[in-house]
Amino acid sequence: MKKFSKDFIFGTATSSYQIEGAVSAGGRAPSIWDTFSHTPGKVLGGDTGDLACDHYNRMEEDIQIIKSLGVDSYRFSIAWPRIFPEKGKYNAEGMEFYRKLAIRLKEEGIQPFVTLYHWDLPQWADDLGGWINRDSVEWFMEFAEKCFGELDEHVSMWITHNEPWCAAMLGYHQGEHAPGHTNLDEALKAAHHILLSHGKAVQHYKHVFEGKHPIGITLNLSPVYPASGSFHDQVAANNFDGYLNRWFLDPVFKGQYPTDMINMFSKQVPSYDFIKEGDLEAISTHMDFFGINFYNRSLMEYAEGAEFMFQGAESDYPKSGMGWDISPNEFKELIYRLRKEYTELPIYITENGAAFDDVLEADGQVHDTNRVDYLEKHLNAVAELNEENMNIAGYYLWSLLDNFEWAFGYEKRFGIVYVDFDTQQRYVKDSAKRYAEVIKNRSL
Ligand code: GBH
Repeated sequence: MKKFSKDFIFGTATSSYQIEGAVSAGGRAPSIWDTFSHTPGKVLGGDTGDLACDHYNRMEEDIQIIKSLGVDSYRFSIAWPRIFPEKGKYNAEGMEFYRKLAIRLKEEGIQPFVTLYHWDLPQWADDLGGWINRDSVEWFMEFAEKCFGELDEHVSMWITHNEPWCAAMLGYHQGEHAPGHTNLDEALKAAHHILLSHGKAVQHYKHVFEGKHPIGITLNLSPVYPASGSFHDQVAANNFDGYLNRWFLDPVFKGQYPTDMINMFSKQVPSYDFIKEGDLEAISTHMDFFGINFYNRSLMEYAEGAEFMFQGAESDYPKSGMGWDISPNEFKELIYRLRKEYTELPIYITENGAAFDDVLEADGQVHDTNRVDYLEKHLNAVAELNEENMNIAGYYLWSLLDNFEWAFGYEKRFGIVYVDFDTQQRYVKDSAKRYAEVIKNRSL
């Protein structure tokens, strides 16, 4: 039997654009994801977040579901275009939604864990160049300061950014996410400005709020393995690790970008002038915790002629519904590496979970045994890590609800609660029941 300590935080997570809907309610303006999802061909099935889980209008019902799980904490994000629908124009009505959410959660004994940026940049900001424009740092600061000022008394922890790699690389290099650009130079600028806005927000928070609540960042990390022992496959794995993990870990924890990647990228990046004096110092400002979203390991092989000489390799691992390797052991190896090479900060697993092809039975049950199995394997890994004093302070299951899975629309279901997107009915899946049991017993 594996045990969790009394102070271990169990939670579940969502993000604003993926669940809220109500895209023009309460003075909200469009984000880049409204624009992107309404552009034909960008999202599977032409799905948009216009209605999503209608969480904006069903907050109380969803809080009751969260409560029924017995979680200690709930992680959600704030839609920036609700708070600043225009540049410099604060919308108090937008803030009230989150104030109410945080207050109601606390009343129910659930700690609100707030992410400032989970990819829904206001469209007005993109019209001015988005994250490529260095002024984005100032726009973000105005948003962050307002959120800190209005909500800090109700919030238990803050995350500045969720997965800068996705926002920058999927958004500006691979074109798979909003705003859909395909330019590495832009992506590295975007990544830099996102990281800089993180560092400056942490500095501001510590200065003004004197560290009242813990603040940190969440990175999506994947431990990378070569498909074979060949030198070439090892090069491929190293390059992918540099592109996905080190390009973000190194500046945040070491105050520098990895030299091998600087050189590799330089064919497409005419100048690194966008990195100004003092930036890396700000980016590496000391935080209170480190957030990790973990889904899968990556297996890479050498690909002649590919952009950075890597491509994903076939693996014989069991897969989730996204086709991602189910790899709890490699999750442990990732944590060992972080402890060895990067940080002693408390680590929160701010997301972990899996999509599967769920079936809603006639009696309203969803027997998602594959998700139960995924959950148990990863919780088991967390418990083992803590037996080895790896200091994992909490675990947030992604996701509370089936929701708008970005470029995959409503096709991929990550929820522990099933959502019928025609009726907006919620059905608690077996995985949610199992999670509630683990939380109640503090063991598995
Ligand atoms: C998270 O991102 C997001 O924070 C969340 O909003 C989203 O709903 C959730 O995960 C589920 O997708 O190259 O094929 O091996 C996920 C980040 C980055 C995880 C890419 C998988 C590698 C896929 N993802 N990563 S692959």
